[in-house]
Amino acid sequence: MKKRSALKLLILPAVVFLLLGLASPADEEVQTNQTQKIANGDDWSEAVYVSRTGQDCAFPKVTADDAGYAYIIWNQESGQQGVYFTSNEDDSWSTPENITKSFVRVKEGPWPELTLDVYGNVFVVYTAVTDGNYEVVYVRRKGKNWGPHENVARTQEAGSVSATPLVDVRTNDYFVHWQDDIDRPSPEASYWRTYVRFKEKGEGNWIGAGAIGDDSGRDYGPEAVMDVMGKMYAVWGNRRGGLSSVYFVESATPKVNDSWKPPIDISGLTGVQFAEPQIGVDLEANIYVCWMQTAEGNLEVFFRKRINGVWQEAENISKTTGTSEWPSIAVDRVTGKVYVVWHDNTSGNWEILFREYDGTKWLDVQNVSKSGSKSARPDIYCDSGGGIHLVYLELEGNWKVYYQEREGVYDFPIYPPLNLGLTKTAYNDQTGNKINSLEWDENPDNERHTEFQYLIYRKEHGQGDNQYAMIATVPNTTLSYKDKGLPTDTKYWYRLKSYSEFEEESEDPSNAVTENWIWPALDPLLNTQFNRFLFYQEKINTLSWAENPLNDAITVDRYDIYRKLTTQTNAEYTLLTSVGPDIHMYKDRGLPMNESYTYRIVVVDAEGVESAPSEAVSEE
Ligand SMILES: [Ca+2]
Ligand SMILES: [Ca+2]
Ligand SMILES: [Ca+2]
Repeated sequence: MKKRSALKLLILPAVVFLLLGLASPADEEVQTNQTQKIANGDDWSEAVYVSRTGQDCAFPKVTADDAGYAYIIWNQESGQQGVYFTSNEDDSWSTPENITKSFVRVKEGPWPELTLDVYGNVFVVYTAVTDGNYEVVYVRRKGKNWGPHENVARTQEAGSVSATPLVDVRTNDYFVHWQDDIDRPSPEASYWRTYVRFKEKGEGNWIGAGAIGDDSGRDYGPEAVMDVMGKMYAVWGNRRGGLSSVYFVESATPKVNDSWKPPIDISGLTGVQFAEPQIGVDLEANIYVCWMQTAEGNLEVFFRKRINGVWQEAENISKTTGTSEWPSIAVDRVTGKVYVVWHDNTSGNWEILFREYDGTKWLDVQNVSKSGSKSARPDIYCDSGGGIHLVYLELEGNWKVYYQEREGVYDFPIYPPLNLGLTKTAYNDQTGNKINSLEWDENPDNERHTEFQYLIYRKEHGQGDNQYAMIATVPNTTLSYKDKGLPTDTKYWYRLKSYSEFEEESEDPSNAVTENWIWPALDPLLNTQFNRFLFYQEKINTLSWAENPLNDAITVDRYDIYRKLTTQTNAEYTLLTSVGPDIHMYKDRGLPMNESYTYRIVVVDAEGVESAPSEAVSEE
């Protein structure tokens, strides 16, 4: 039996119940005939030993990001004690880090909890002796750096425990909800209420300290959730009669003191001292709660939901003959599926049992741990991809933290590639066709997609954008494409989209590119001849060229012939003359013998658009 210290807060339920549950399994409990079939959970990953320090661990908690990566914390209760953290965000489990402040009284805490903020920062709260009393301590990992520890509760001479971190996804405001006895009428009184503090946009001081109204002062083990509209919902075990009932409260404006609706009892007496309720919420603000309750003398997991504002009947969802303890609940916010886990000794060996509500009915109970050792204290989380993350303890010499998952579907938006260019149009003499070469760059926003495709779309010049048709796909490892066998009498436009492994096209296309409109004349040649007369000599330069087959698609109006003295710069070319589209030769006559000339040709279409100049040709 673990020792209690003098601090009054050590009557805390969590430790006591864990010890009772595991140290003395209630085998003498009455067997009931309402047993549930227990199936093997075969769709779960293998269990991974994530604590890896060889030390004794307790209270594992898990959350996950939108990509399905898990973030886990737990208490380490031997060796270097404290709250430890690991994640597989980089595809392998990071070395467990002690993230606790210098002094933490392990085994009388620290009961860590974690969540992620809007930016994926890890937001942790735990309990530690601070300024001589138990306080709620906050620490955050921004990027990959852990920041300073802050005292959230600041209730001197009063116990502050069982904290839950919450984030308003609209504003990134942080909230902490915890249990405190600051308002006890005398130092000896056992008087606990729950309180809320917040930090605007996740920065600055912790402000507000509204007590959530329950004048009984018998509130234990609070848990809370926040919906996407920033409404907050909380539950706790109210021990008004010694045994607890599950109380539920809500506020649409949890920053405002006295904004809480009166608590309601949603369980009636549970028959247990600490019902340890857990709560979840979906996108439509439906509420899901589970807790521990006795039924016919057997400890069971009960569940109740509020759909469209109406509380449904409470249900016994474990219905096992053995002891069913410490439920944890996760809600798929999108689908409203509900997942509950607990530890259970029905098989004679403590196992982690799991049950899924698929939206209409509860499926068979599954044994997820399936281990010969004692399995205990599960915590479960459902991410936005529907992936389910489970942590729990296995007693293998000492208590170790294990992780299992049921993978979700992670559907990230995919973006088009960048900087599409039509880098070359080539003419194939053999076939009389042309080849357009495209190149593009990766979009760094697609880094989470390990495998996808580029879709290449093409239309003819003059067609509307709705006439782009897909002509090819290439894997994401390819950043170029040659469009071959094209007729020379048509100009084409191209643009690309990306196509994800989830079979979704990028919403936007890349930039569009088209072929060079008009191509220079080819193969210019210059032939110089001399006519010798009696009194003078005449020099004749005969310039010839070939038409460019790539200009098949356009109407050539004329060839403009430019000339300069070979010694002049390119800027000094002047238009010598123009010839019609069917003429590919020009004789420049009567030239002085003592000068040397250079020529080039520009193709001009019917609209007056000019090609680049041809290669220059000079007299030998
Ligand atoms: Ca305190
Ligand atoms: Ca049971
Ligand atoms: Ca087991």
